[in-house]
Amino acid sequence: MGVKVLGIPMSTCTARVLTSLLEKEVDYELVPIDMGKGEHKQPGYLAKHPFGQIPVLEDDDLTLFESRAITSYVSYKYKDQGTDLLRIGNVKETALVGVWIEVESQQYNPAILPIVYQLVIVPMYGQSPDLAIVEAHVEKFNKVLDVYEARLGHSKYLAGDFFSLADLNHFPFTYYLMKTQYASLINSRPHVKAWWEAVSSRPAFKKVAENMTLA
Ligand code: GSH
Repeated sequence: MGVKVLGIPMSTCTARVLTSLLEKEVDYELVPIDMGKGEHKQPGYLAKHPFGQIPVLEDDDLTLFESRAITSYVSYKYKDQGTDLLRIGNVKETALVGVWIEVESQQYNPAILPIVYQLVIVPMYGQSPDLAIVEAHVEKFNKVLDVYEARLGHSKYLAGDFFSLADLNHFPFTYYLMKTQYASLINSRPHVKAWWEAVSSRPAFKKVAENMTLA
């Protein structure tokens, strides 16, 4: 049966999952979900994802939702192929990967998401962004990025001098941020800028990004 991803290519969380599958050299089928028609809120889909969001991953009889849980699963299940994303076999490195996976989810994502949502997604629906929300989160994101700048002054990637799942999980929202005027938040910090250049030049990212086209 193989791996199926239910989602759409331009969705950040779908893109996160697809990137992990490409890094791990896992074949997959992308099954498009018609969100315009509310397919993600229909009973058949809700049976797979009770919160009615994308993406979902199906691997034989296993059904998963939450993109970060999915990328961890993919990295662990396919640990013997593709890029070593978890550093299994080195307890300290694995623990540091875990720390920075949490930092992305708990610090970076809550700060960057509203900026990208207001400046990239809201205009797609013909509406004007709420600039007060943007400003409040730029202030928050600046503080997060100061921590990243200090960290990345000590190691090339977040968990150490190796690319890992922690770096990968940052990709989709940062990719969209870089299309806005707030790309300067990344570009003005030399270590963060060098990190983003290394992360975004990976073939898996480039392939997924090709299809992250905004309507
Ligand atoms: N924490 C979830 C994950 O990482 O998978 C977030 C999923 C999410 O927000 N998906 C968006 C969605 O389905 C698309 S990127 N939005 C429609 C909705 O919430 O109704």
